[in-house]
Amino acid sequence: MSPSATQTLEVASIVAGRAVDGAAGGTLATRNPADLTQVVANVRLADSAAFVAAARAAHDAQPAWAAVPAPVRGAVVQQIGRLVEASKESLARLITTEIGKPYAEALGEVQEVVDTCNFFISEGRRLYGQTVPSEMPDKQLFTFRKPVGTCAIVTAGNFPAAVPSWYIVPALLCGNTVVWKPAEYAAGVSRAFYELFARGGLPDGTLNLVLADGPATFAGLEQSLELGLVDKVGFTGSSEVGVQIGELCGRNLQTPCLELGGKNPLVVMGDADLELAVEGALFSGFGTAGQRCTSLGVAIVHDSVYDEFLERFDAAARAAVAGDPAGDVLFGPLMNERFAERFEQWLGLIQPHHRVLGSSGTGRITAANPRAGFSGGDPERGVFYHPTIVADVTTDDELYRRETFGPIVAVARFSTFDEAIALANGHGYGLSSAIYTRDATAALRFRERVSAGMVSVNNSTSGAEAHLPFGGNGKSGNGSRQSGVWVLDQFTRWQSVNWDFSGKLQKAQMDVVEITADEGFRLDGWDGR
Ligand code: UN1
Repeated sequence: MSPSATQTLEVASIVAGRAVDGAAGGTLATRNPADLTQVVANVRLADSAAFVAAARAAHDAQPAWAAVPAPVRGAVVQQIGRLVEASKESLARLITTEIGKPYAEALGEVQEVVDTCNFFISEGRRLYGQTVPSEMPDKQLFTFRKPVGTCAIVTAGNFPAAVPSWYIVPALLCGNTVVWKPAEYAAGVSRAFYELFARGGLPDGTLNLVLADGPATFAGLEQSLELGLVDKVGFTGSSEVGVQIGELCGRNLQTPCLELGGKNPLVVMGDADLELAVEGALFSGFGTAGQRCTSLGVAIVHDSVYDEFLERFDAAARAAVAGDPAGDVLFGPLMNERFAERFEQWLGLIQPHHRVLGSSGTGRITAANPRAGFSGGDPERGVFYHPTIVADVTTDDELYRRETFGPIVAVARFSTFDEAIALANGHGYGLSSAIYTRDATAALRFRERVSAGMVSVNNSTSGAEAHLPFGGNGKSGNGSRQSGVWVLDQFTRWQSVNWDFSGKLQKAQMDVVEITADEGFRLDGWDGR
């Protein structure tokens, strides 16, 4: 079957297992960004009241879900993973059609959901606590992981399946219930994802889907927090919105899990394997049309190889196949028309002292502004942009300081290692980073000094595996980490228990037995007996 879905979906929010009536938040049609004439999903949007209703449904369902033994919750996660795996191609096709992600990458994204389920299946049999010795006899200490409660998860559309799974799978496994607000422009994928999860056996109300715009979501979240219906917020998106969500959570004494933007640096040392470095820069700069939070932001290249790197990077970007994401392309369109306007703003940051490379033009690919080798029909049917390499960027440039979501890569030069580190950290983001070098000392020094939460050595900034901690520092997040065992600290709270079976009140710090030492003893003058 062709890797593009054709049937138009009719979708709405789902609260407590039922579709929300009407369209209190208006309607929306998601369109194939490679062919804007194709409507992928007709969406009935909900309002803030529906968000609150979803939070209430999740809140009401939580005690019963938490009472399901964790290994049984793990078995439900297993069933979900198997269903996702069995629909891998269909879900990937829908991702390709709704947000324009190349089909091979979309398959990888669905695999990331399956991997996440696979990881957490057996966590249901662990969720380990500890036994801890007491300072007193006949008393034992323990720790238990308790679910946090109701989780509100708000996700972006660039990874419309994988990133939600990073939150939703461990949240559910730990005994939480969820209100999920995905990106509206990926509503069809989100609704399909919900269906696979629901069919996996989740009781009604355990996972609720709210399709709503930003203002309705924010108002609904604010009310739900104030009503005590939400205990944890997870958000993947821009640093600007992350700040607002952080403020809202702070007012309610909550610590959200924030995964925000990046300006991910890729350092090319003088001794680097340049072919490998260019391959990495090409994939992380222009794969997914540069719309990953881990996408390459700024390549930082040593003086001695600067010109050669640029020449090779330019040639590779020019030769890369852009076009119909259902075909074999490096990248397709931007996800949605709404990103086009913002991308044009980033292009507006290019200054006269910059050199622009990477394609036969800049800006939107049209008949009048063609991309040599464009694959797959008329580019004007979709939201296609030329890949853009901007060379000779410095720390004074706006282009250096801002995250630029889309197919644009800045390139800066350095001569000393200190300069490379200053460039890698100076913008204040700290999500992903990479260094290409054959020198182990340089790699280790980079790891130590780069501020990013994730470091690649001789690998691109993108493509984190689903079971290593994922998250950033500085403007890229609030220090929370997703994935693997590390995310358990987001979705559980530690409960400490002490159990005294001495039959009397033993007071900590006061009733502790003391064993004395011969404090005056010194080795000096000691004869061994
Ligand atoms: C994101 O863009 O929000 O490491 C996540 C990667 C992917 C996930 C990106 N596994 O590029």
